[in-house]
Amino acid sequence: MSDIKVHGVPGSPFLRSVEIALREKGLPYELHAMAPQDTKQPEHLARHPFGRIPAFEHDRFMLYETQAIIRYLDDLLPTPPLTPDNAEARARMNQVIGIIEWYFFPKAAAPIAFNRIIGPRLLGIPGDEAAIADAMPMGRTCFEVLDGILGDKPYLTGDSVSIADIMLAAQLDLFGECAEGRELIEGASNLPPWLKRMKARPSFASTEPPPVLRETALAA
Ligand SMILES: N[C@@H](CCC(=O)N[C@@H](CS)C(=O)NCC(=O)O)C(=O)O
Repeated sequence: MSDIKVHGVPGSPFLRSVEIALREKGLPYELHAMAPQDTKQPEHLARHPFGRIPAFEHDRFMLYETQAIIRYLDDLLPTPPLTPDNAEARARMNQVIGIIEWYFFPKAAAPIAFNRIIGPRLLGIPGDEAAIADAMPMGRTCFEVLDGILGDKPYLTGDSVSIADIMLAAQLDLFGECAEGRELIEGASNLPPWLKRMKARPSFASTEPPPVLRETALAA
């Protein structure tokens, strides 16, 4: 498989999702690590007009949006599959991806992580406690529904890892280290052992975020 490049800021859960998928597939790739301030530079806007990460290249084919990239990889190299082979499980996978993209990341994880970890601990900007408090009900709803969807299955859609597991585990890893993340995870029954299983996978262990981010999240 020729020339795959991924652009992104190390520590981003969306970038990590793509890297995990590439490693699950055994596909070699080049990581082009960017600094956070580079996402709005013309060079990156040419790859991703919304100025977000990750951005992906396979030879001359360029793509952004994490789920689109992982689905492309799954089509390119169908083994091992990251999409379940029955309609109900596929629908459940798509539902989890939607929950991550529409509710969990923008309305819970991003405001909490920014105001608890990134702003006050990395950028010197005081955290907005009201924004954290406002985001917690959405965090609780997300954890409740995701814990219910997982149930007692090994993975979110059944017996094997799907795109939903990869994207959710990448979101929960660092987030689960700060005070609010710990509270949400500890309140769930099924997600903690599942996250432990996901973290033990070589694809996950080999895409650890920069240590300073974990240390910062743990202290927050
Ligand atoms: N829908 C996008 C979301 C990507 C996203 O929000 N990435 C964040 C990092 S986790 C980002 O680019 N933040 C940088 C910025 O907003 O400047 C995807 O699935 O790839």
